[in-house]
Amino acid sequence: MNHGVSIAIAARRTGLSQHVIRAWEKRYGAIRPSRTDTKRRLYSDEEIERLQLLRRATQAGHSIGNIATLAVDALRILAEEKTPDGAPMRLPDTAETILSAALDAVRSLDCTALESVLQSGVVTLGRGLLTLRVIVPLIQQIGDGWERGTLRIAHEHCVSAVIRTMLGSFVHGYSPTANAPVLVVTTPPGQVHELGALIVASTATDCGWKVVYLGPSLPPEEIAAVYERSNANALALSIIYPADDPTLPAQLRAIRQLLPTAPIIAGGRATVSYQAVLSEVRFTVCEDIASTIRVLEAVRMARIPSAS
Ligand code: B12
Repeated sequence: MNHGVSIAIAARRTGLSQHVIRAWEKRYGAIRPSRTDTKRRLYSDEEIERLQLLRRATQAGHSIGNIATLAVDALRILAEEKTPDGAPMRLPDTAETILSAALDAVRSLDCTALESVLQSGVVTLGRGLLTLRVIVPLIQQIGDGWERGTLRIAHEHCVSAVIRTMLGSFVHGYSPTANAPVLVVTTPPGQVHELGALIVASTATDCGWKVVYLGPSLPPEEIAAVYERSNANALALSIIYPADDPTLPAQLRAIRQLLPTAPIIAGGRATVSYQAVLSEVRFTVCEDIASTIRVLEAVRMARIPSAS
C-alpha cells in the first residue's frame, strides 16, 4: 500500500508551488518522496513538515541551497526566526509547559524528575527546539536564581549534571555520514563552563557535522594537534567565564598562530568582553543558536573537497 499525499495536496499544505517542490527535490535534494507504481510522487507527513520548515526558513532569508539538507531539528530553529514581513513566530506552548515543569523539578531538587521532563521534551519538541526553548532558558534562569540567592549551588549542580548528560547523548548518539565535515569543539584554557560547548556540539550534529568533542579548558597545542589529526574543517570555542582573564588573549592568539587558516567560531556570554582580540585573531562570533547554524552552513558550503 502507498503512503503519502500527491504533489497537489503537498503544494496546498505547504503553500509552495508544485514547480518549487520539484525543484527543491531535484536541484537540492531537500526531500525524497516515494513513488507510486505509476511513478507519481507521494509525500509523507515528515516531508510535508520539512517543506513547511524550508519554506519558512527561506522566507526568513536563508538560501535554499545552504539549508536543503539540514536535519529537521536544525530547520525548526531556523524556521522560528522572524520573517521579513514580520509574520508571528511559531512558539510552541508545549515548550513553556516543559520549561515550567523542569523548573519545578529543579526547585524541589528532583534530578530524576528533571531528567524525565526533558526526555519527554525531546519527544514532543525534538532536540533542537528543546535546546533552544527549554535548556538554554533553564540554564539562564538557574544562573539568575543562584545570583539572587533564591537557588542553591545544589540546584545548579542538579541542572548541570542532567543537561550535561543529555547534551552529551545528543552528540554521541548521532552517526554522521562518511563525508561529513568535522568540527572540533572545546573551550580555551581557564574556561571551565562546558554547557555552551555542548550546546554547539549538539547543534552541529543536527547540521550534519561530525563532532570531535574535547571537553573544557584545553591548551592551544592540544587543540591544534586534535584539529590536524582529525582533519577538521572548523573549530568552535566557548567563552563563558571569566570575562576578564588577562591570559586569555594570548591563548587565543596562540590558537590562531597554530591554525592560521582554520575557520574558528566563538560564542558564549563572555565573548563580548574579548571583542578586540577576537576580531584581531579573525574568530567568527555567534550570539545564539540560529546564528551558529548559519555560520556552520556557510563554512560547510565554502569547504574545499580535501585533495586525497
Ligand atoms: C552551569 C554553571 C556553572 C557550573 C559549570 C558546570 C559545567 N560543567 O559547565 C559550575 C558550578 C562549575 C560553575 C562555576 C562557577 N560559576 Co557558573 N554558571 C553556570 C550557569 C548556570 C550556566 C553556564 C553556561 O553554561 N552557560 C552557557 C550558555 C547557556 O549561555 P551563553 O553563554 O549565553 O551562550 C549562548 C550562546 O552564546 C551559545 N554559545 C555558547 N558557547 C558557544 C560557543 C560557540 C562556538 C558558539 C558558536 C555558540 C556558543 O550558546 C548559548 C545558547 O544561546 C551560568 C548562568 C548563565 N546565565 O550562563 C553561571 C555563571 C556563568 N557562573 C558564574 C559564576 C560567578 C561562577 C563561579 C565563579 C561561582 C563560584 N563562586 O565558584 C564558578 C567559576 C568556575 C570557574 N573556575 O570558572 C556567573 C558569572 C558571572 C560573570 N560575572 O560573568 C554566572 C553568569 C551565574 C550568575 N548569574 O552569576 N558555574
